[in-house]
Amino acid sequence: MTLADRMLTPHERAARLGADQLRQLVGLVDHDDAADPFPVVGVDAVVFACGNATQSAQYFVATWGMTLVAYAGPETGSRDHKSFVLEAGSVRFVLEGAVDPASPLADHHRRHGDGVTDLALEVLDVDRCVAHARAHGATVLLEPHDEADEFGVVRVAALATYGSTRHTLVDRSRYDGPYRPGFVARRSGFVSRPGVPVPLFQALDHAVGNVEMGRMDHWVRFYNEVMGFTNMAEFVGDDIATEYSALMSKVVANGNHRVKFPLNEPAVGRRRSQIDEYLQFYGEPGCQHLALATADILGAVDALRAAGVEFLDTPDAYYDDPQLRARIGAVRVPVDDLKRRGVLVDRDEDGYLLQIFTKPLGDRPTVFFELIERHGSLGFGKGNFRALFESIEREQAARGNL
Ligand code: TYF
Ligand code: FE
Repeated sequence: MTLADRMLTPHERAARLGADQLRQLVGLVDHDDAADPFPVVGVDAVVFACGNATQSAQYFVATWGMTLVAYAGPETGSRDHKSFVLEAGSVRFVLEGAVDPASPLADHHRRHGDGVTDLALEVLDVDRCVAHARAHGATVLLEPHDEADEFGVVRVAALATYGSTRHTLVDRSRYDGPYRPGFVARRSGFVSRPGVPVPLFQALDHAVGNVEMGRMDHWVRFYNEVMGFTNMAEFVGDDIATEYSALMSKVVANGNHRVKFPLNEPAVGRRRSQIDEYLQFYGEPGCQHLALATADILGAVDALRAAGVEFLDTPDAYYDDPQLRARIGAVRVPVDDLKRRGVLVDRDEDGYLLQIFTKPLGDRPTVFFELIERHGSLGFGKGNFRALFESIEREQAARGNL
């Protein structure tokens, strides 16, 4: 196995996602695992609690071009809830919904609506990571233990993070089943809509957490100390916050930047912060958006719009601004192709990126997705913050929450 291959999870190798493709998609940097106190291979799964996982699974397959690969539910011995495991490229979503009214998932859904319960991380050594985390003050929700079936052994543990969100730690190096013990392979059932590319996205670029005012630095330190993550250059400080965004933001990442977690807190601005709106409707800190990396953002947006997904609008003035035109220079398509779709562009010293944001995916103004196509840029679209936050505020106002 080459060094480049080692950066891929077995899952990514199976999805035939090359190291170079991944490097481009999510902006990887070189890193020495040997010196890392908490070596993370990548995000193992994003687990969602859903009001109706059966229908959400259909939605993510039909609309978002994901593939159903595994299932657990009453038919497989899981009396309390159903779980659908979906994949797209190297991304794995697990959608969970209550069957039994007494399931904790029913309560979770009542309190938070649809949301992310777990940003599970694939690690090389669960016990070593937990020992390091515990020594640095983390709450261990689940002690390291083996789970086994005929496909092998998975070693798992879980750490608490912001709100009720957790990081399950998974070592699946001795396992080759469809997901985890307790799940059965399941492929049939749902199909994608004609015209939806499969997969429509190939990797998870970042997962953003919203925390309470004044708590951002606490959670940045948590990731620094507990997981050995480092701070990335991009952040929203006081200056931008007071001017127009009403939020502060810092980004932490693991050694090779395979896992990137921006953390937002509300700031006192001209208007009520979008982060306060999230905290009110989610009920506590939680995951705000997932950025999905795609190699073809234009094709993805066209397919998603045709399937009824709504994106934040971008005023024509954004594209007609001569300063923006001069700054972004030439990108891979004419700017008119971006303008027609509302795709945003940002450029920095390393290259450029294309990005677009959906409206909230569920009933509550909480979780949404971003699509991102990177061409060298390792940033998060700082140059778009103003246009983006103004667009979010228009939605907030329409909901009566500004
Ligand atoms: O992840 C990011 O930093 C960008 C910008 O509430 C962003 O996607 C930041 C905060 C926010 C929405 C988007
Ligand atoms: Fe983002």
